[in-house]
This record gives sequence, structure tokens and C-alpha cells, in this order.
Amino acid sequence: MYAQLSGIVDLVADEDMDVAALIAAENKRQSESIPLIPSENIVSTAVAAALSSCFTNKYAEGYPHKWTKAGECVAGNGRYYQGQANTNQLEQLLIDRALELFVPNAKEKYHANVQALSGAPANLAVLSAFLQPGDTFMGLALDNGGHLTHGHKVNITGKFFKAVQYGLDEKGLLDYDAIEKMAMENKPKLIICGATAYPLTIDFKRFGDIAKKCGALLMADISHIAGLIAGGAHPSCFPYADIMTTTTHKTLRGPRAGLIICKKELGQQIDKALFPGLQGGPHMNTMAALAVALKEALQPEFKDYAHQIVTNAKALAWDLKNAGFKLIGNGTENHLILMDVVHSDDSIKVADASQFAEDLETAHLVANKNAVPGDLKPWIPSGIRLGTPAVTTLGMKEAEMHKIAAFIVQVANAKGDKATLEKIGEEVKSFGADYTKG
Ligand code: DSN
Repeated sequence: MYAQLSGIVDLVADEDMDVAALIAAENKRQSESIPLIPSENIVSTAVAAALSSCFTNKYAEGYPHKWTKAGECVAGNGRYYQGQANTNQLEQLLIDRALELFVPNAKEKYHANVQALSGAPANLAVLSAFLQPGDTFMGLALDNGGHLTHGHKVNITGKFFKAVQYGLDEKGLLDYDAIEKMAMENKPKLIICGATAYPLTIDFKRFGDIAKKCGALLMADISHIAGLIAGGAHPSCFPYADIMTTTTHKTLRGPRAGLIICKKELGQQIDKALFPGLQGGPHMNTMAALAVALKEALQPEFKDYAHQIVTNAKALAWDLKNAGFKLIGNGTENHLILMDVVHSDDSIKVADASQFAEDLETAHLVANKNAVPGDLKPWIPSGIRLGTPAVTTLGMKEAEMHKIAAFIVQVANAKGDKATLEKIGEEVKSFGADYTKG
């Protein structure tokens, strides 16, 4: 189910040997590595096939619906180009599936926009829908696990708007009392909750209460945990959030895209902000692939998958903690683990997290370096971020997590010795071969 589309290299090679060679090489790399980056996953053959379908040829600026003067979303030709019989049906099917997945019992109260090309444009569309340049919003700071688009100063969200950044407490937990105090002092128009490197459950109800109290809209960016929410392994952001944004490729296991769901009364502003405000034509082949992925996520097996992701992350975290690694949040309740490898126990700590990420890769374990709270320079991070969505897709369970933890410990103990790392890499390759065949 998760193999690469067969014959793809040969089809490309008929026209372009250079790109065919790179696709073959990437397929080899993926099939020889254990994928541990928490924002990555492996799509099904059906998703990959839909992504390369003829929908890639079609322009479909506009929407398959129209907004009336009274602010009602009604069926009607909201496109600017002809030839939309199939794109209209496809986009509507995707909208219906998105609402079924995330607000199954309140579909009539919500609106879905399925055109964002990924998470960053989805977030910017929401901010630009409700804020003027210079207006205040709040988001989690990047070095505390937030995303660039939650108001970091180098990102457009931090340059165009006044971004007030909240953080974690000394235990690595979201400090809701401090967030509430900050919100009451700064009176933001919108609060973003959600993270890119936070291993614990997010209390959406508490965020909803804070937003209500200070008069802000609440936007939940659930990019990392969308599949967990869809599969019932993390509480939903609804009904507390006014707006939800997400990427669709992480735990949700779809193609790389973005999705926005909001209260119906906010839908027109969001539709307008996305198109024509921010983007041109949507990518209809990506919508086709996402529709397939959401159908997969609506199946009962996806619930098992989502719960197994968390079980696997807990098993991996347990072993790493026992080996002496310092875990932010002291463990995990979702799909990811954030280790402060520079400040771990003396027996296991490493001097340089970036070098450790490279050592792991030499051993065919692919993770990413990551800032942790207290890091002053994100480009010199102390952390390593690991996740279990992709290895769970490959069929791995707790026993395999213990094996992977042992390999990670061996890499730390190798202290950068290339021959040792390569030897571990051969063992990792042979361990992974049963799961990662391309
Ligand atoms: N790159 C995504 C992640 O890895 O979390 C965020 O943009």
C-alpha cells in the first residue's frame, strides 16, 4: 500500500534521465532509512497516483460556490475559467470530507476552505482576513515549539503584524495562567494555539476561554496533530476554536497541502483572503490526492493507526529517557519527542545537536535538529526532534521502537566515530529492510 508508484522512474526516464536518476536515488534513500522526522509521513499509492493525475493540468481560480450579499454560501459558478464540471465536484467532495472528518456532528455550522497550498499560506490567509497591518496577535515562540508563521520576527507574520509571543514554563509546559495574563494585557485580535514541537496535549478549552475573555478569535494550528485528532488520539480543537488551520501531510498522511475550517460566519472573509487575497489558482491534483487521503482517514483503521502513533512515541520516549536523554515536557503524549541532547545526563549528552543529527543520518536514522526552550540562537540548537507517524505507517510497533531507541543510544555512544556510525548504519538498514522496501 505504501510502495512508490511502480514504473515511475522508467516513465520519467523516457524524457529526462537526470530527474529519473534523482527520483531513483531518493527512493533508495527513503527505502534505506528509518524516517523519524515528526512532520513527515508516507502516502499511499492511491494518494500518490491522484497527485500525478490529469487534474494537474487544470486552472480553477475561484470557488465551486458563491457568497450572497447576505453572507450565505450557496451553490453557483464562482470560477473564472471554463471546463470546471469535474473540478467543482472534486472540490466540493473534498470540502464535504474535511467537514465530516473534523466536525462530524456540526457540519452545518462550519465552512471549509481547501485551497491553501500549505500551512504557511493557510495561516497567513487567516491573519490577513481578520487583522490589519500592525494589529496584535499572539502565538507560541519558535524556540518554545511554535511555528515561524506564529509571529517569528523573520516571518511576514511577525513583520506585518504586532506578534506577542508566549512561551513554556521551566518544566516545558504551556503556562495557561501566564498566557491569560499576557492576553489580557495585550488584547490581541487573534490568538494562535498549536505547535510544531510540543510533545504534550494542548488544552483547547482553556485557550478558548482565554480568547473569549480578551475578545480575540482563537485559531488552532493543528498541523502536527491533525491525524491524531481525526483518529481520536488527541482532543479536537472544536468547538473551542473559531478557526482551524492544518497542513495535510504530517500525521494526517496526505499530500502536502493546507486546510482551513472555520465557523460558517467567518467563511466568506477567509475565502476572500485566500483567493484573490493571497493565492491564484488552486492545485487541483493536490485536492484529488487530499480527497483520497481524507477518505482513508475516515476509515476505522485510521483510528488504530492514530493511537499506535502515540503508543509508539511513548515507547520510544520511555527508552530514551531511561538512557539519560533530557526530554522536553518529560515525555510525550502525542507523536513527537523533543530531546535536549546537549543538556542530557553526562553519560549520554552530546556537544552539538546539529552534528548529532548528522551522525544519526550516517547511521540511516533521519531526524531533525531543533531549538529547545532557552536556546538563544535557533541555528545553534540543543535539541533533536523525533516522531513516529512514518514508522507507524511502515507497520512498526513498540518492539521496533525499543530497537530504534537502542540504535539512537549507540549513535550517541559512538561519539562521532565514522566507522562505528557506518557499522550501526548497516544494522539499521538491515533492521529496516522488512519495513521500508520502496
Ligand atoms: N516543517 C514543519 C515541521 O517540520 O514541523 C513546520 O513547518
